[in-house]
Parts: sequence; structure tokens; C-alpha cells
Amino acid sequence: MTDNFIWWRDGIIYQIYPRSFADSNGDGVGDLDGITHKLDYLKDLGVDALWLSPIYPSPDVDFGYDVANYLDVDPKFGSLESFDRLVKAAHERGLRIVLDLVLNHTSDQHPWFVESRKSKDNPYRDYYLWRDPQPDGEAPNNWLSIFGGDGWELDPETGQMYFHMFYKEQPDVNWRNPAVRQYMLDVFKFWMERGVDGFRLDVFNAYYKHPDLLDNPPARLRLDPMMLAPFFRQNHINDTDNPDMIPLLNDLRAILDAGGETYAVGETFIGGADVAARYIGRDKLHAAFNFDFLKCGWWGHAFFKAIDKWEKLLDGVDAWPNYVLNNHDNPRSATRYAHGEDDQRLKLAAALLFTLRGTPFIYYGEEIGMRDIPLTRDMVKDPIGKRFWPLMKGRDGCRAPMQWSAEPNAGFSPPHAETWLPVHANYPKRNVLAQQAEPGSLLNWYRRVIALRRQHAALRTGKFVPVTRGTNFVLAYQRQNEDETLLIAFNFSGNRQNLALEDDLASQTWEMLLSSTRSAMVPFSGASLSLEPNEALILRPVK
Ligand code: TEU
Repeated sequence: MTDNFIWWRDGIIYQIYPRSFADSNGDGVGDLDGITHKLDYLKDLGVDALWLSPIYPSPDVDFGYDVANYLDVDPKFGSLESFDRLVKAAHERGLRIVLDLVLNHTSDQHPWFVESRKSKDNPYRDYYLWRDPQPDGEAPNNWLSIFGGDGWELDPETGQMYFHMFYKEQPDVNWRNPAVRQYMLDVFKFWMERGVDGFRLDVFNAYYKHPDLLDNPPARLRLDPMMLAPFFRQNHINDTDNPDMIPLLNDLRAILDAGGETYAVGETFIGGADVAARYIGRDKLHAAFNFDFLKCGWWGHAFFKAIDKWEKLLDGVDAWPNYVLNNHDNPRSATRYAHGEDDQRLKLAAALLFTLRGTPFIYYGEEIGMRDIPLTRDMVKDPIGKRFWPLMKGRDGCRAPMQWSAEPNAGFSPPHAETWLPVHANYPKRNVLAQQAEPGSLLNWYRRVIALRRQHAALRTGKFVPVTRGTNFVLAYQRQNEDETLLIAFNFSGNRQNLALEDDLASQTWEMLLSSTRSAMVPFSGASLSLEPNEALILRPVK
């Protein structure tokens, strides 16, 4: 490892959904002590930081993304003391802690909102976005909730409406109120003083709305299934991405920098890579998520297009890319890409993630290829699924308990407990313990590729140089720094494929560093490199 290793740039960030990682007290819900007990596993995997989905007191309408108190830990997860123990134990192992801050909205149970809704002249009234309905009873403007229906909810108590971008139990706060702004910035300081190393900002680019709450204009018509949803038939220029966000980010960055170097990654709401790119930089966020990989079909050119766009957007600016195959809002990559229980494609996807120029994020269970649990209507917990079943089944599928072992409840909870969501039926075979013992397992592949990334600075900070622009089945690139050049090639098909090499690449002799399908390869030179079915291959020049 070179001396200038920057954990959030060169390291790997592992997302934990605390409800589902490890249950230490047998109530069927994961908790902070559970995470603390698993730190050695995470260290051994080779990750550098843990991002915890929200741990604050919450009535759990949106499972923690509806916060009732920003300065405490929900008793179901533990306490501030168990949080301090987790931070200490993580730091002892060189692992960083990233907290998820949900500051666009609070829970309707947050004391601010409880007060705010009491009367029009309540001191907390202006902490939220309250407006009179129009004379005909219609909402003040055309803004919608991304979770379905109108964004405005009538509160009979005062006859006014409040705005909620998400569920009606998640009222949006008024960031233009200086008291709100100051309090939220103090929330960062509170957790920084407790030793937190970074933050993930939920839907940060929705904090500031247009000051006059203007209507959104209609979106340009596109051939896209998203256009079926009224929300996506609007162009969200007035309820997201308001320019007043930038001075806030400048102030936030000064606070983060003053506490050593505390990291911040923003969850880019609605927008794509181009929107994310706007918010990254020396006086803004360290990173903003690019979710393009979540939408890529299993084609070399689909991934190439996403990578190429991101590389070009960030070229020449002081901003670092990131890549995400999974999170708690989307079907798992194993469910999107793998056939049955076969993990070959998942090995390829991991090799891609860990050999690109950008911070890799992984989501708990991705490393053992957890599949989404199949959902039936009666088990749905996520209100999106409850409301829109069977059109949309919600996000519970990717949030099931971590599969640690073949014990009942997969070692997540004690055997007698009833877990909050069922464990996937494949757990007797697909679990950490089994995969640790199996040299060719997906888990051991993750460990090997992560270790390789750690050994080769070119894989972390080297230039990304495409070899092909991606065909249906083949994708290849080089990672290059002044010390070395690595050649990385992928076969997205179940048949052999040839990769054409030109000029210097063809005259060079290459040797294998790692392959997901073969254990050895004779050093190779020539104009056509043969790739095995589903292979991820990493080569280096023979000196
Ligand atoms: O997600 C924001 C977001 O973009 C989601 O609404 C996404 O469109 C949806 O989940 C797709 O199914 C963040 C959190 O990641 C999510 O878990 C929360 O529900 C949401 O904010 C509200 O806090």
C-alpha cells in the first residue's frame, strides 16, 4: 500500500442495513452490538469503512429513514453507549464509520413536527413547508410524492397542507429557516465529536426547494417505463437541485474539514451522473452517488457506457468517481444478473467494481451473493409494496437477514427468534461459514480481488484507459500509473469470446494475476486474447 492511501477514495465502503446484519439480543432485529461482534469478519473481508443505514429513534414507517431524533440511537439498535463501543472497536481495527443522515425530512413524530402542526403561529410552524390549499381545495402546487400521489397532505387541525416528498409521515423540513439550517449543521458536529468519520446524506439535493414553490413543468416525453409514473412525467426543477444548495455544501464542507477530514457522500436524488457531478469537489461533497450500474443490463457495452460517461464528466475536475451495484432500495445484483444459484456473473461484477477508478460501495451480503427473498403480499413491510402491490412489491426483498451460517435463522438471530423479515430459503448452503470453507466461493473471490486492489496502486488511482468501447459480450480496459499497467478483460457471455488487441498491447507478453474461471494461464502475446465463458481476467505485462 502506498503512503498516500485515502480511505474514502482508495478504500472500500461496506453498507450495513442495521436491522438485518446481526441480532445480538434475540429480538429478530439486528443491532449495534451485533455489528460490533462482526467487525473481525469485515476486517478480514478487506473493507475500509462501514456505512450504517439510519440508527436513530424512528417509528419505522420508512425503516429508519423517518427520524424522530437526530441525536440518539433507537433502543432497538442499542444506545449511545453501544454506538461508542462500536466506534471504538471499529477504529481499533482501522475501520471507519459513516452515518446516514436523513435531513430532507423528519418523521411526523419528531418533536418539531408534533409542535409545528399544532397551530399556524406555533414557533415550529416554519420548520416545515406549510401552505394554504387553493380556494377549490387543490394543493398549493403540482408537486408529487415519489412514493405515489400528491406531495401535499391536508392537516385538518389548521386547514393547511404540508409538503412531503416521500411518505406523508415524512414531512419535508424548511431548509430556508435559519434555525433549521443551524440545527442540522450542529447534528454533523454532534456525531463528529462522537468519532464518526463520515456521512451519507439522504436525498441531499432535495433539501432546497424553489423559494416560491413554483410548479414543476412537464418532463420531455421519453420512451421509458418510468414515464408511466406521474412523478416522472414532471421535470423536477423546482422541488430538487435548487442552486441554494451550493452555499450550504460550502459551509458543510468547512465544518467537515475542520474536524480532521470527515467525509460526505450525497445520495443523488432522481438525477443521473451529470447531476451527481455538479455536487462533488473541494468545497462541496467528497462524493455523490452515481447509480448507473443499478440500471445496466448484462452487456459489456452497457457498463462501458456508464463508466465512460462518468469518466468524462469528472475528467479534469477535482472530483472522484464511485460505483454501486447494490443498495437497500433496489433488487440485489444477484437477483438481477445471476442465473439460479450460479455465481459466475457475480464474480465478474465484483472484479469490475474493484478494478475501476472510483470508490467501490458494497452492500451487506453482496459478498456471498445473497438473492432477494421472494415476497408474498402478507409479508410486505415496505409501504411502497403495501400501497402498490402487485404493481410494485416494495424494497423488502433486498433487506433480508444476513446469512451467516447454516444454523436456524442463518445465525442472524438465535434459533428461537422470529426475524423481522424471513431469511432466504437458500441459507443452509449460501452462508458466510460455508463460503469461508470453500476456496472457490464468491466470498473468497471478493477477498482476493479486494486484496489485489490493495496491492496495486494502479487499480486504485491509476488512469482508466479503455481497450474497447464494449461490445455485447466483451469489455476491456487498462489501469495505468507510472509504475505499472494492468489489463482487465471481461466476457459477459456463456461462450468463449476473443478480445482484439492492437499495437503495443498485442506485442506485449501478459501474465495472469487473477481469473474468475481458471487457475492458471500460460503467458500470452498476440492480437487476439481468448476469454473463457463468464470470465473476469486481470493481466500484467511480463517484464
Ligand atoms: O431514497 C431516495 C430515493 O431516491 C428512493 O425514493 C428511491 O427512488 C426508491 O427507493 C426506489 O425504490 C432514500 C433512501 O435511500 C430510501 O431508503 C428512503 O426511503 C428515502 O430516501 C426517503 O428517506
